[in-house]
Amino acid sequence: MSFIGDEITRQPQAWRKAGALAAAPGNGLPELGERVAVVGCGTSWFMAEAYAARRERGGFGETDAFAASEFPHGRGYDRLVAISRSGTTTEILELLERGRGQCPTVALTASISTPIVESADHIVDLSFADERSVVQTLFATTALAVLRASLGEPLDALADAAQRVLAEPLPPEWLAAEQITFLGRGWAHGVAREAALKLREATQGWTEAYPSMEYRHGPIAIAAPGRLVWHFGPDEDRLSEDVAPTGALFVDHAEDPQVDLIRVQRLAAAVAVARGLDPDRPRSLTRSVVLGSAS
Ligand code: F1P
Repeated sequence: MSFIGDEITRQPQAWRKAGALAAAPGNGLPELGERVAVVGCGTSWFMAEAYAARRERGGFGETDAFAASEFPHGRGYDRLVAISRSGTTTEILELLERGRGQCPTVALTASISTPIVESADHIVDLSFADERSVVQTLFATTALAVLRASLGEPLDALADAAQRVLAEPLPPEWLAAEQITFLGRGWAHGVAREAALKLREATQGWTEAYPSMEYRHGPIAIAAPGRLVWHFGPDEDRLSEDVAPTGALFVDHAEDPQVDLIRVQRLAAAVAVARGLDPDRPRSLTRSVVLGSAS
């Protein structure tokens, strides 16, 4: 089995562990009512986006998510949350250094012997969810699980559902899809962006991602037979009715978007193999982007 294949299957077990980390006193995670910024790069940015939307809409406090390179310096936050599997991503380290002393910072990382440990005030140690694959699956969703647990969300039912999804067969029409557009509302939009990135990274495939209600404003022009429109979360806006005449296949599952994402991770690994690619060695990617050195 590929590294990524193994890491995908370890997610339910890791999510169960995440709850205890969220409950640990003094872990530095945001408190009720705080104004919070969450940052990451690549997959970690999309996990930041999903959490930020969930926290704010859940009534826990204003929460913004940024790609670390686009952080609006000068804005006042009560806390900065950084997500970085490697703990070495340049933009994250620079941001933490620049913001030192301005507000409490906490980093979720899988690599506790890296510079991020010195740069952040608090560390949430996710080394049990570290990965050998360049393409992130296990770390990303476990970081999101910790953050969701910190909002009081129970994780056991999510982990049970994830276990069921891992055992499902992948339909041939998904494997054969020429193009996939991912959609979601609110926090599911972050999940949709991550799903699209997963397939791009592992398969070099053509994917896109939009907030659900933006889909009618142009992107639907891409829908055609042999292509998929994948909706995370319930299709409350009845997009399926707009997609049906295009001939594209509309995919929508009842499960929580974080669980549904596992289907896409598995699809990405399977399509990569079907295309003769090594899902553990994605083209042009490195485990961490360390600027100014060979990473
Ligand atoms: C973030 C990241 C990954 C991406 C690639 C390069 O790393 O952008 O999401 O897949 O491998 O690094 P990190 O800061 O979470 O370690």
